[in-house]
Formats: sequence, structure tokens, C-alpha cells
Amino acid sequence: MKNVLLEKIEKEPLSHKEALELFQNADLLDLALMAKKIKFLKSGNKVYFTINKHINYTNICSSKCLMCAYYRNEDDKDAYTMSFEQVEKELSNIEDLHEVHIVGALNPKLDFSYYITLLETVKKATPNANIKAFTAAEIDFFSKISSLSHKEVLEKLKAAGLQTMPGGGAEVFSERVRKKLYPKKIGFEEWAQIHALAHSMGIKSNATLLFGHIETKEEIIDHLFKLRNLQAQTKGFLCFVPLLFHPENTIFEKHIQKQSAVFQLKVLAISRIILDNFDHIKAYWVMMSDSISQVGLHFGADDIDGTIEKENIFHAAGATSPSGMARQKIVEMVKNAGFVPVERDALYNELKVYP
Ligand code: V47
Repeated sequence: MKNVLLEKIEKEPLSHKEALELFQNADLLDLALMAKKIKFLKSGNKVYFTINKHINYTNICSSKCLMCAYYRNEDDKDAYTMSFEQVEKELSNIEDLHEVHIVGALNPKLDFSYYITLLETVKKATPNANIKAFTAAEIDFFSKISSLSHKEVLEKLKAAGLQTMPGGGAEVFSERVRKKLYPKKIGFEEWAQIHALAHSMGIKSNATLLFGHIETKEEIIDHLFKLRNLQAQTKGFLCFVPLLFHPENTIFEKHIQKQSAVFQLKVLAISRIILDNFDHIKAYWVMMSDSISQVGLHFGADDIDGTIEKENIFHAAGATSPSGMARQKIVEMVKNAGFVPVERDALYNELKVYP
């Protein structure tokens, strides 16, 4: 039987309570149909991807979030910080790079000047690629170590080459969860304030949700409504990326199992339904696996990220997907799912349609 709430969304936005009811009780395929309908109104039968490269410049972190498998202490033998020569080398020999995605950790030994030189190095090595760099948690950390305001930090980074920002550091906007898992990290107020500031300076950004750990369904819905309200104010978000928690190599590896494909697909669909003011929803293949993200395109996603080459954060936590994917393989993956692949730049300008 068709859920009356699914009929209602066609006419007006759902309330928080109604969205929760849908998330908890709607039939999976009803959710998929509605999410896919919204996706078609936004981007037709197109699915976007890009040619990108991840630079994870350091894994030494003072935040020590309990859900993170990537961070190291300074004296751990596998702790690292990339030199600028290493960064340059990593960026050589990649053809047609459209985006360099830079995220690291809150390394107390690095001076703010490191980040400026890092951006300048990347810009020089790949002048045509968009630099998508630093989560709001990193921006806040840079402000603390440099005694500059968030605005001054963003101005200096922008002048050095930063063009867009990734959506990380959001985790789940719940004080209950923050206190338990990432008490040293910024909460919703600061995260929202930094993204709003970036948007006001012409820096577009993404938003994420980390799900599948100790959060409740109510907290997921609350997170999505907070993002919807923020987007209504700033209109600066490009894309929403739900990130599946990977428990391996964290304190949760024996207690929490990776969420099922069904739950991942439900999160994608409910995100597409609630975030009606976001143009794009990403089925991040690294985190979901290529086959689940392919199905995710039928649950409202219209973006599949990119070639990546090479991802570290989810692989530290046990992701079994490859750490990069060839352009042709992504094209085939999207085509096999029944959609038209579109190669995009970081701002979703269409560079090549693969009919
Ligand atoms: O904020 C940490 C997450 C994020 C784990 O903007 C974990 O397009 C799963 O921001 N299991 C950083 N996730 C990654 C990020 C990102 C990734 C892809 C695309 C975009 C985008 C942004 O990684 C962190 C945190 O939420 N994370 N530990 C873990 N064990």
C-alpha cells in the first residue's frame, strides 16, 4: 500500500516527524521511487563523476576521534606528514585532473604556513584542477594555531588556491554523539558558521553525514533538517555525501557491524527526499562499494564521485573497494546502471557527456 506521506511530498515539504515516520516505516521500493523521481527532476538521467585525486597530507591528529582508524600519534611508526616534494610527485602523470581533494588531520606540529605552501604547491603542479581542501574542523584548527579568525584563515587559503571545501567533519550533528565519539571536534554551530562564511566568500562546499555507528534514526533526520535549513539560508552547498561508518581498526570493530546495503540505500533515498534544496546527492563508491553505489543511483543519487587515486581514510578503517578507479570503468558502471555518465568539474560544469 502506498504511503500517504510519499504522496504528500509531491505537494509540500515533510515535517521532521513525518520524515522520521517515512525513514522508519516506508517500504524500501516506495522510498526509491520517490527519491528517483526527485533525482530525475534535478538531473534527468545524468550521473556525474570527475577525475580527481586525494591528498591526505598527514595522519598525525590531536582530535583522536573514536570512530577514526586513520589518525596516528606523533611517535607511531606509521605516522607521516607529506613533504611538498611528495605532494608534487603524487600529482605528476595524472591526465585531465579536474579536482584535487585535500584532507588530513589536526597535526599540532604543523605551522599555518604549511597549509599555504601546500596549496601553492598543488596549484603550481595542477593549475587547471579545482582545489577542494580542508574540512571545517581543519579550518577551525588552523584558526586556533594561527590566532587568526575563521574569515582571515579562509581569505589566506583562498588567496593560496583553495576554491571549494569538502563536507567532512560534520559527522552527525548531535551533541550526545559528539560528546561520546569526537568531544574535541567542533559541533554543529561552528561547522555551520564556517560553511556559511565560506559560502559568503564565494567558496562552495559539500556536506556529509557519518552514519552507521551509535547515532539514532532521529539524529539522522535531525542532521538532514539542519542541513536543509542551512542551505535555505546560504545556497552554497553543491552536494550531500552520506558516509558509511567502517568499524575496522577502531574500538568498535568487535561491537558494531557495517550497516546493511538496505540501510545504506534507505539513507540515500531519505536524504534525496529531505534535501530537496540540494542539487546533488553522492553515492560514494569507495565507501559503499561499486555495486551498492550503482544501485544507489536508483535511490536518488546522481553523483558517484570520481577516479580518486588514492583514498586512505576509509581504507584505514577496512574499506575493501579499490583505492582508485579508471575513468572507463566508472563510465561503464554508470551505463550499466542505466544512466548517462557525465564527466564534470568540481562545480558541476559538464565537461563530457558519454551517451
Ligand atoms: O569527517 C572518519 C569520516 C570524513 C571513518 O566532500 C569515517 O565530496 C567511515 O570528508 N569510517 C572525511 N568514515 C572524508 C570526507 C569526504 C569523503 C568523500 C567525499 C567528500 C566530499 C568528503 O571521513 C570524516 C569522517 O566523517 N570518517 N572515520 C570511519 N572509520
